[in-house]
Amino acid sequence: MSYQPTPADKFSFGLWTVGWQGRDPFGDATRPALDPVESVNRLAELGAYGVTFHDDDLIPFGSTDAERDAVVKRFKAALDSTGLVVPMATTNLFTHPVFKDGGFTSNDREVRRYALRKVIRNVDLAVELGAKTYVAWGGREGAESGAAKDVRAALDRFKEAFDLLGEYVTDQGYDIRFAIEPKPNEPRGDILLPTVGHALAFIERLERPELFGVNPEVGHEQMAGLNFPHAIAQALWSGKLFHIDLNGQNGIKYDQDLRFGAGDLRSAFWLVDLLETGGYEGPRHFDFKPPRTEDFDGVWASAAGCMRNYLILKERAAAFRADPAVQEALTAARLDELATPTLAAGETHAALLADRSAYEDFDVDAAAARGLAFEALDQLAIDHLLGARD
Ligand SMILES: [Mn+2]
Repeated sequence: MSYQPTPADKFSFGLWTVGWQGRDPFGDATRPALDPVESVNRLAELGAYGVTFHDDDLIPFGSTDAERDAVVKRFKAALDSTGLVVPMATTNLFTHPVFKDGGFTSNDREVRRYALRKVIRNVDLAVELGAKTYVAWGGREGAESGAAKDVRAALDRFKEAFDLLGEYVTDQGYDIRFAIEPKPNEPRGDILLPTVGHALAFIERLERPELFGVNPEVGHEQMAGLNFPHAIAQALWSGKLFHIDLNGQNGIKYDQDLRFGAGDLRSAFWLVDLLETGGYEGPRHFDFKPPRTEDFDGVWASAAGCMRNYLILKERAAAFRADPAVQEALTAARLDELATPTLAAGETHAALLADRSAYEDFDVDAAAARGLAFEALDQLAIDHLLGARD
């Protein structure tokens, strides 16, 4: 297998990923700015199908309307000539100092109103470019200290903002949905809606929950020590996996944004297995940062590596599922039994209470003595992942 990506694989990249100049809290940029049109051309050559952007990635903050129009026109021409699509767009509510206390939940009401206007302006552009998903990452929505942020009031303001956006896209007749991106911390000490679970619970409190889902990022859940495939499984189970950010992370530390496949490789294997079998139809979107050690050759090698690793893992996961020994091991591990409802069809709690085999006559010691055979199953997964199964 060549592992050569094609647009059918639905790989997409943010302009801010390959365009990251390597500026971090301790060091200056190590690479010059990258023209978005150059990114579009190179990503298309590599086999990607889509490109995504924050408003400010494409249109420099503070541009005049005439400058904005010229940038958009040139970007559209690049999309047309390469066939790349824009499946998603998002707003930068974190770089400019005005957002130092957040956008939708800043204590400063004028900043909140400005943030809403900035988002709506870019939602209009996203729809014009054909995007079906609008991501909302509230990186600065949070706090470093206690009394400075009334979290319940901030959640009211968060809800108010999303309710307004839901009403706006409905009134405009736009075919676009929002995907909230959780992150536990960085750049704020603590960020609101820190995990997929928090975001899923929050969405149910919105006025139009059907317009809102999640955009989980591998490294963000792993920064909180959580199991990313489990988070994705719950998002799928909830019908809320609207988009996904793929990258790599090594455990609980700063947001590493490594290329997909770097970091926790076993987790990446289970993630691809789940995405490929769990009914997710959306883009496989990479949100990574080519390390600042790299020149542009390294940037493109890193982007190509994201897609190559996904395709390798896809092949390995499919081989795992197709292996007759794995099928036997899954049965031995009682996966079919987990898929069987605990109650019989139509069985009531009265019937359960009347079933002596469920309690009075149940042989607890015999059940406790039964092994679950998970280790043999997991070893088969490792053999497949490492190419050691022949
Ligand atoms: Mn990240």
